[in-house]
Amino acid sequence: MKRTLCFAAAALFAAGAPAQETTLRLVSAFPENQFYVKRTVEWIEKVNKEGKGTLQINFIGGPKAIPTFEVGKAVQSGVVDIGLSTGAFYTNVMPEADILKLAETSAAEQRKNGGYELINKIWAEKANMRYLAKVVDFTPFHLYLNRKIDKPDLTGLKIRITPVYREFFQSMNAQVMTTAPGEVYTALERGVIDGYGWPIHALFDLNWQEKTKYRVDPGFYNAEVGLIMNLDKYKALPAKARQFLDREALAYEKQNDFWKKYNQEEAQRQAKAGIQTISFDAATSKAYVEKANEIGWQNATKASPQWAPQLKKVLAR
Ligand code: 173
Repeated sequence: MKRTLCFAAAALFAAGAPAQETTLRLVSAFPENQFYVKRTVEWIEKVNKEGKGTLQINFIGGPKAIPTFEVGKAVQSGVVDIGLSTGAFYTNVMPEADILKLAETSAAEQRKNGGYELINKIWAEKANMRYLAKVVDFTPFHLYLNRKIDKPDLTGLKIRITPVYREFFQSMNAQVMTTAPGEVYTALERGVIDGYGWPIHALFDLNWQEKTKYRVDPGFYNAEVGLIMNLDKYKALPAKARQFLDREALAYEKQNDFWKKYNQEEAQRQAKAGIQTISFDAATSKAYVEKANEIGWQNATKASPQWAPQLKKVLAR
């Protein structure tokens, strides 16, 4: 009897602690048919395969489960564990979130220059969040239009925005309207808007090419899409599961070079679909991008006098 017990104890010890598998719920602020979500679902499949006995992720769905601009709050409060979102979608939790669009350094560089730690310090303090990884990088935003312009003047035009574009487009006299991605197609179809801000890619995911005549070049800012997690849940993970999640999130982030080639292909695909480019002369183009940046940082500093200057040190070049 004694020997059997001893044996059982030894076997337990050898196998480590009893299996303790954690399952996390993930929701996407982007529509389910968007490419970001497909990539994330593939990542989840890999995590679930490698994480058996340690960590599993359950994909709950997109904005039909939780509306785009509510995902941040759901992560903050722990209604869901992880969100796939962008800072512009959760400025209702923390205005700092939208500052990430101003990054000129890459996520890889931010891992090295203290940016990742700073972001996590701020996200923890202000939003009860852990910023797991940035999964879109090297991606400019553009202004897309259905009416031709010959200079950066949007007087009389109604443009769909998120906080990413608000002050910049307003500075060109646009009339702006905040809309979640899932509602832009209908707005275009009904002629409610004359254009919209959006990255260089992922237009086709939502069929917007059908309703888009022009893309204005150059692009500006740098689209940020990240995995954010409820901080209490993150801290409560068994160490093994937390390390596994950190590793898997980093592996996802490390795929970001993918976007460089993809974005070139997407620009070609837009041309083939008949989307014409509107370009300005060199001086006007330069001023356009500079103005975007200037307004971006001005607004960032106004929204967060405490953190914007520190973020600038790790995000700007
Ligand atoms: O335009 C948007 O909806 C937006 O803000 C965004 C941000 C990052 C990636 C894609 C879209």
